[in-house]
Amino acid sequence: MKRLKLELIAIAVLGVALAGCITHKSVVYQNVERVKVEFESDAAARLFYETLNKISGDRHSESTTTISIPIIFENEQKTVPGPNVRFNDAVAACDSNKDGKITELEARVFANQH
Ligand SMILES: [Ca+2]
Repeated sequence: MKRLKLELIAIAVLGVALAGCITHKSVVYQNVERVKVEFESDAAARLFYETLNKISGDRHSESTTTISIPIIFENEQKTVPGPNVRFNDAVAACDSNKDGKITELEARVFANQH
């Protein structure tokens, strides 16, 4: 009787092990429309974009959501901000008086902050 019980447990464990785990992984790119912005001059635009490129590599704002039922099911979703999100954040940070126009001074202050 005890041997039969052990065999049943072994079969159950083997069955679960062979069935494996259902895993689903996905990456969602969060993107939005770019805000409209003007530049006072080419120098202001160049400085802004140089700073934007510099800080784009530094940003680590990915988020990961994992839902799992051990052994049976695992779902992992990673959310990555798209380039327009980074652009809009940079415009918001750079355009200090919020008039929709980035001056050379604003671009220089923004560049010095990063
Ligand atoms: Ca401005």
